Amino acid sequence: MSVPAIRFYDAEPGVSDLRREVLDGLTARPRCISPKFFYDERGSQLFDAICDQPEYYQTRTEMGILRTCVGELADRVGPECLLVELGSGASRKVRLLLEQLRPNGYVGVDISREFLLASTRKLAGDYPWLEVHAACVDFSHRLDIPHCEAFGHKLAFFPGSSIGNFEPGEAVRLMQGIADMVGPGGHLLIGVDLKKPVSVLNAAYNDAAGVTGEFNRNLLRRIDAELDCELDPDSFEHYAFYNPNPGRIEMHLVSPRRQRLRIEGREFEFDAGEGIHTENSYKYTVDEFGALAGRAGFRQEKVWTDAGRLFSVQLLVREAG
Ligand code: AVI
Repeated sequence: MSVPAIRFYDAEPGVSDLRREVLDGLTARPRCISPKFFYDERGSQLFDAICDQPEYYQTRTEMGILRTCVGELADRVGPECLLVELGSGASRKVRLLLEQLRPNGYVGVDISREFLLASTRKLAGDYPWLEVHAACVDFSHRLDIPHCEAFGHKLAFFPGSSIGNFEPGEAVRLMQGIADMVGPGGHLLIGVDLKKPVSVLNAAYNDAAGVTGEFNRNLLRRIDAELDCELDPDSFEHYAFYNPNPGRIEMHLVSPRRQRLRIEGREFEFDAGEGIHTENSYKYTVDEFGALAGRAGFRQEKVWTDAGRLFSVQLLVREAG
């Protein structure tokens, strides 16, 4: 069977980025490692499994909203756009849009190379009328996506509330990059998780099956596999909680005992109870997010939510000038 053709742009971050950021992050206080390193192949599979956990309401709620809003979205955006999906992962959500939106081209952008190639190839096979591109890019640094100029109207799609994994100032910078890419009058369709009772949030990041814990610990498994290390990933515990003042879920890996790690010839001492901050996941009200998007040059054109107001899908338009 022939493999469907996709156009591939490869700017995968190398192991030197991982080495530098891990050593810097473990030297800093508090210790931290960027959540973008969760997504090696196993991490991407674990994230997919998180999305199916009963406590993790985000994915099914967002997909429900997308199913109901796609007709109106297609009317507002019009056909023959270039659809650029950021953090495309398994490309599950974009499939809900393609038939009604009828874009000319699709660019899947993700940091996880093998996962990106597999999912964009599958998409190209399933939608033969669509010109499919894949760009392996760390878009947290720079939104460097080729092939965009050839297309007219652009719609960026950033689902899953991944915007919540950026500090608010970084989120504005990233959305400014998206605003530059889509140009005046261009659109951004973005999933944004909403503020809600703390018990619902805490359960979503502490699923009973322990998948989120394994996803968190997989960061250390990846470091252990890719760098020269003496460390035991199982000697760290998953800890996630909602911190109401910044309005975010925090994930940490905590060492329950005193221990020493060695990574690339450097030693790192952990006291009992000391941890590594691995992720923030900011939650917003609709108005808070509107203000953030406004700082990046976007206006909220339409906001869809589910009946329980757990999650929002927001169509933003880039203001002219
Ligand atoms: C990708 N991102 C939006 C997820 C979130 O909810 O912040 C990552 C995640 N971390 C733990 N569970 C899911």
